[in-house]
Amino acid sequence: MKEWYEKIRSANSVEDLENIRISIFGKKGILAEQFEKMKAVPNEEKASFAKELNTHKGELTSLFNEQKIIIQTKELQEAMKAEAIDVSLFSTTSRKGALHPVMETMDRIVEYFSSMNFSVETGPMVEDDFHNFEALNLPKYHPARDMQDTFYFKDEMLLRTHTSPVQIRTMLHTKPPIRMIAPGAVFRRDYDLTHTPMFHQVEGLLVDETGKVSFANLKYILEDFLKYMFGDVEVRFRPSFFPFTEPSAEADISCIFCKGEGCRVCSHTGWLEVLGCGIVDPNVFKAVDYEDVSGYAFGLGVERFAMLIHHIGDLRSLFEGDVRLLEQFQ
Ligand code: 2NL
Repeated sequence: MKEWYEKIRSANSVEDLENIRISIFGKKGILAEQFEKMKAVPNEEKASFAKELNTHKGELTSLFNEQKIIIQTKELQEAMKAEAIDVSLFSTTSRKGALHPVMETMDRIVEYFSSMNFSVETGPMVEDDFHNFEALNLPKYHPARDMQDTFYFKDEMLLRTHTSPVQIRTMLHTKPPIRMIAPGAVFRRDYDLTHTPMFHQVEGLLVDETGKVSFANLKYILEDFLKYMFGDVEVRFRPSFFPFTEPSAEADISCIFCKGEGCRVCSHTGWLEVLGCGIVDPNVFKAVDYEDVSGYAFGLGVERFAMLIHHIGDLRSLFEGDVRLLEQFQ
């Protein structure tokens, strides 16, 4: 019997132990064998023989259970050690993000105007009626103020619908001359294939003494800027309308996809509309108490620039937060 205690103690694996269990407790195991022998034991010794055998059976069972736990614990610890993850190790499959194409485009725009001595100004996204509308020659009951287009809070506060309030704030606390751009997020109640409720604009403003600022100055800098952004393109200006500029224009570039031949992106016109601009309306200067000045202004949507530059077909893919978009811009 002694050797079976020893066998259990020296078992090294669950498998080992299982084989030992069968040879001790199994149908043809040694205990069964011993109980079989009992038949041959004389009657007066049967009781003590059975008692001894049952003691062994009990002790072997407890020893077996103990040993099983010891082995299982050991095997679990070994498995955990083998599967342990060293979080300090470098991975060969790390997924890299990248600067978002909208931010990269915005950086490039800012870089151009910084190089032309424009300062970069910012302001609050939650604005009031005066800075977002009134001062921009958008009087009460102007259709652009419609609840349908603007996110309103109580007390006439709202999410800015363009970055122009930054120019208004800058003019209110700075004396002319001014050369500035205002990059940032803006908000409109719009959501479809080509509109998201939040998008980014860069607006520019230049103010100097009356007679020092011309439409020709505006055309020059915007043409230079558009060639910086899109390479060797044609630029044309079409008359347009904005409440805050007079005269106003929109600038087109020759289609960068078909070189002006006509394709689906440019709706077979050969031209892509890329920004709006104009000479600052006198009513805007009145609202900020500027006298004897003239100026030009422009505004553009950064998402549209990013989509044209990177051939991105669906505006909404820019806002899904899917790292696979960024992986394409490393
Ligand atoms: C567009 C057109 C434009 C402006 C924005 C502006 C600002 C002040 C005074 C005068 Cl404070 N104008 N901003 C002017 C013309 C066009 O944006 O299509 N934006 C996406």
